Amino acid sequence: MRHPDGLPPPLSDLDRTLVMGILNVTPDSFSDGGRWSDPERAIARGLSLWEQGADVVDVGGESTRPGADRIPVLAELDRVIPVVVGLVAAGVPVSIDTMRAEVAAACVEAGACLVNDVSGGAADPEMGPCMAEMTVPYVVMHWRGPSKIMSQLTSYDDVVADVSDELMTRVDALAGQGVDPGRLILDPGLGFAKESQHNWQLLGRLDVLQGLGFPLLIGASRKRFLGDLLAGPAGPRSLEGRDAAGDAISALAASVGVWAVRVHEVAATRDAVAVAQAWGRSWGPSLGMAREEDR
Ligand code: PMM
Repeated sequence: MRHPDGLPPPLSDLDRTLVMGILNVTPDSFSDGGRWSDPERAIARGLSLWEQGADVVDVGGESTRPGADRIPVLAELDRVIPVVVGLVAAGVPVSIDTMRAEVAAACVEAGACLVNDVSGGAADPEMGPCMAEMTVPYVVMHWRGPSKIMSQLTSYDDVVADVSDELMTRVDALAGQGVDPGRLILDPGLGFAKESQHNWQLLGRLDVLQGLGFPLLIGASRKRFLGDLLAGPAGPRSLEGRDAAGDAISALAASVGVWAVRVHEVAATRDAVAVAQAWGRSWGPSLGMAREEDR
């Protein structure tokens, strides 16, 4: 497994797909909004994700659900800092899910070991210069605009080629601002300015995204395209009812060597990753894998 530069041990010693547990400290995220908005409960939830096997807990203070409004920076800081501090004090590896340089810098100062930016540096002109000063890995997600308007930004000629090109444009811009490309992780941003079929097309061509030469993070957990896939007569499948489909995606993503998966339910995801690892150690031509001795 190729890890991004700047990833601390013991994470950098792992030879498998990492599991990033989601902790949204927001009143309104689509998947878990309101459940962990009190810092004590949020810290307890983060510890529980870690005990279940999360390699890193991703703390986010601003909802990115379709149509969401931005919140003031102070409100975001108030939400995330106590939780980052509490989890770091307990020894939990923490990543900070933010589009703001000020929040990223404060959380890294508080001990976060990774910055996860759904805008890939496009939402805040200070993010590139800020990341150039840091040594932690940085997730650059494919993003076309704020959540408020992203459902109007879903026009692609060829979604795999377009997302690849747009991600590389961000990589070049960040490198131009002094960010070390060795620290970057790319993410196609499933569900962000994408309709269901776009997410499936991207998942079907992870080889193309991996060909860009960066570790890849995939966040499919509980997203609407899974609800659409599993829809019944009553409509899209409920959020919790999407977890088994998410586990299947985690197994398939791990089998092709994706660096990390970002999920709500950690224990089952760790099992899915273990299955993919065991499968990959034997002959698996149906998944396009080579035997270890043939690699
Ligand atoms: N999705 C959400 C939030 N942050 N970060 C990355 N890198 N990739 C994602 O796909 C992603 C993200 C929205 O989902 P949530 O509300 O369940 O956190």
